[in-house]
Amino acid sequence: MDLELTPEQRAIQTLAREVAEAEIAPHAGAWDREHRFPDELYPKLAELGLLGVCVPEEYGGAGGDFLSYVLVLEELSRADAGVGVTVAVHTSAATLPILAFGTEEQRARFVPPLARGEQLGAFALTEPGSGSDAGSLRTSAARDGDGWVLNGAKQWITNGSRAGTFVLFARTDPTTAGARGISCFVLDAEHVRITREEEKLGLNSSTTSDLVLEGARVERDRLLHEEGRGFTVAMATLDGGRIGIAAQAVGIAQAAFDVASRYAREREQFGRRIGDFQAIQTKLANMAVEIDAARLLTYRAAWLKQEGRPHAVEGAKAKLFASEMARRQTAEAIQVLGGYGYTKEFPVERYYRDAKITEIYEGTSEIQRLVIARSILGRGLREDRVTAAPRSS
Ligand code: COS
Repeated sequence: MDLELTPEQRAIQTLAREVAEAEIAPHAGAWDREHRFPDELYPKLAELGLLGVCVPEEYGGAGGDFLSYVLVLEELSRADAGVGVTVAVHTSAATLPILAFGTEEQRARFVPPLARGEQLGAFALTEPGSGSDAGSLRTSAARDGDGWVLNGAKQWITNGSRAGTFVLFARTDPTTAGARGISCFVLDAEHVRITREEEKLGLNSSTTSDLVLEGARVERDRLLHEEGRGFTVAMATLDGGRIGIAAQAVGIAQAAFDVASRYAREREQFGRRIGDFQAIQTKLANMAVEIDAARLLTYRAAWLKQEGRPHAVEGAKAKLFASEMARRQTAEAIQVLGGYGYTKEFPVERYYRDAKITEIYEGTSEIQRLVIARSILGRGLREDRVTAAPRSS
């Protein structure tokens, strides 16, 4: 067992930290207030290889491992969680599934522009009526000669209004309800129409769009993986994506800890620094332990993934713990700052708002517990659920 980062991992962590401190952190408050997607930032991240960290060099990436990518997400999210999610969805939800499931022709065609950051990627699974029950999605892909015609609506699509490439899920077999009849497609921006931008509690520097497909026709070369096996693509993609969200949560919590611990050293009450009081010391100690625990769970899951070993359950554990920890500890950071923490004068209220989503997207905490519980109790749990609540067709 070796808990040291490699020199390559350290180098990319330092690079990400430097760019985050110079180019992101100073603007994060304004982007949040103005609800502004920082278009000008992404060419800079692309130039540094940060939009394809764990993509092999032959496909235009930086050739790093998955842990390096997780370290980058942590650093970006520490400065601005909206930037963190933009890069996370672009990389692990859009680029990596094409690499993992694409034919050589698809990899060579779709991955390099994404990995080089010439365009952003998006992942379109969720629909108005299909969230946690992803297998119930209704967007249809009807056979048309050798290709398909897609119709339907997708909701809460991160990067939707900025993306050039969409990994999108649709039902190719209308006679099969549930996960079996779903296929995965690689679409261009021209195939979809953005209908609405979401207003959110946080992550205001990221975009979250609704979109529709209105008779979009695609040829066979747009089908990713086998017809009817799209749900497996979605689940395997989320298995890796959840590790990225765990890293995002760790980054947000670390940022809150940095502010709270600095404040505890400076703020005086009752003639002493508030850090001299045990009540504050306990909070900071708990924060430090929980951040460390979440980080270790996250790095372990990332390591398992890059070793090609099963990581679904470990990723679920990391995301579950890191996201709940981030929500808890960003609230504690506000408490350390008291009234100042509740104002926009300090960034901790933004961290608190941003942390909440990590308990929801890429699978809610309830779904992470379901994934973990199934690993303990087996498929029986699923059959019980199906018997208790039959899915309508
Ligand atoms: N990797 C690969 N394949 C998987 C998988 C995984 N982690 N999990 C399930 N599958 C496969 C199963 O093997 C099964 O295939 P077969 O029918 O060939 O055996 C198929 O997918 C269906 O699996 P299952 O019956 O377990 O699906 P359920 O409908 O019960 O759904 C959950 C399982 C709830 C775990 C899934 O729907 C889920 O993760 N929901 C949350 C969705 C989510 O995270 N949304 C956020 C979107 S991005 S913001």
